Amino acid sequence: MKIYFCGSIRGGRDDVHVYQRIVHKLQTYGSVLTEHVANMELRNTGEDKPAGGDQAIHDRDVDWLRQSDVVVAEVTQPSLGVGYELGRVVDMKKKVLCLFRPSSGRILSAMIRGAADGEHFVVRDYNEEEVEKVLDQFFSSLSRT
Ligand code: 6IA
Repeated sequence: MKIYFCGSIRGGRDDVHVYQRIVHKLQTYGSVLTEHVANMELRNTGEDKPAGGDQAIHDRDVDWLRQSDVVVAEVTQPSLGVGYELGRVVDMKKKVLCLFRPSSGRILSAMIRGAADGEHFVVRDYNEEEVEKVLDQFFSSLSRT
């Protein structure tokens, strides 16, 4: 199974330790196309300039989104890129799990919470300690469909 993981990069790296925990668990279900999102070395300052620049990042990521079987997004830290990826993927009709931590004190965007349809697009509130259990529940529900 190919899994696309979304998490904030230029939106802020405060939750990178949570992304690491999620990616580590996701790797037990399949291959994670975007494991760099959980890379502690990747900062939001723009000092890492990949060949091809932002256009290459965008085009490669949209291509990976198309290839993926399932998308998991950590949406607590607001990120334009994550919101964009989720908008694109809704049109691709893939299964999406959005994970949000209410303990952050933030209120999730209505455009994410409101996109939940109980079928393709799932939004799940969770605490960091239970993240592995929440992922297990989601992936076992996938294998039943
Ligand atoms: O707007 P954001 O940067 O927070 O968007 C984050 C989302 O966009 C992630 O889920 C990634 O899939 C994607 N994304 C954004 N930037 C990159 C990137 N390099 N490499 C891969 N995927 C990305 C940016 C490096 C930068 C720090 C110079």
